[in-house]
Amino acid sequence: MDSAEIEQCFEVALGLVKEAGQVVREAIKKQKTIETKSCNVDLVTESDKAVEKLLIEGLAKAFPSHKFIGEESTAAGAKCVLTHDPTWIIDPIDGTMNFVHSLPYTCVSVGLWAGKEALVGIIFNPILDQMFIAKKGQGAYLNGERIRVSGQKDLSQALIFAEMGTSRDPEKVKTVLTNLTTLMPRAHGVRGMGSAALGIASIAAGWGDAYYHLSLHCWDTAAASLLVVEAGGFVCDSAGGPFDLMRRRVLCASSPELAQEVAGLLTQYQPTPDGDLMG
Ligand code: LIP
Repeated sequence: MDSAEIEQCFEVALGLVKEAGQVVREAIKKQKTIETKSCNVDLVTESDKAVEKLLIEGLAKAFPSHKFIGEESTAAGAKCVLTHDPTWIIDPIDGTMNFVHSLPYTCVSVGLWAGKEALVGIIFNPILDQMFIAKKGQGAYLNGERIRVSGQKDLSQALIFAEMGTSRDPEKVKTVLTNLTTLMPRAHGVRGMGSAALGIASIAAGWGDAYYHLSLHCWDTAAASLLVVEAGGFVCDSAGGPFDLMRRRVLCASSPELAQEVAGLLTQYQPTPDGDLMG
């Protein structure tokens, strides 16, 4: 895709994400209709479904040849396969558990990938009015202001964001707890905020120094990983190798040095990759 096409994609997506944000902003104040998915803490609400529909219908109308991967479409049985074709990867409400509890740390996340690389990333927390955007090679921005990672290299001075994830697979839970026990005495602090996209965006904004997750999905990282790269940060697999969007493991850091140190300390866990799991 050339830069004019990318710009057009960005503008259309930005308008739709703002509309989606309005839906989330209204819905968070109201009673939610909640269903469970893979387990009793993996939640979906009518708003997740409505926002995904709004985004996919709007984008498909503007870009009929493009492909889609959406969290709720995948849960409903759609294929979750990343090809080289332009593909919109959507988490309509990231931090659904927070949204259900009206905790204002939740967002809409939309990434555009083509040729298996990220071209556009938009993450919007409509409750706190935080719009994070990135376009490949053009930097990362929060509400129009350029953001950059902290540059921190020293783990003892680093604020680390970690997530539990939704699966309660005993091996995964044990790995999560082992990693917290390993990192807490070595880092400045460890936080788990409940929205992978916003957690990673926080590393891009320099509000924390590293984020890792060993069982998320492509829609959690499709936009956020671009933000970190465009903010001058480092994105890799949780073991330190190349980042693979579909492999469900990520480590984002303010510097390669910090990423390698954290990667070396983490006990690893490999969930079933996205494409193999669904579709
Ligand atoms: C969730 C994330 C959460 C992460 C979970 C899950 P959802 O996404 O935001 O932070 O730990 O693995 O991916 O289900 O709220 O869109």
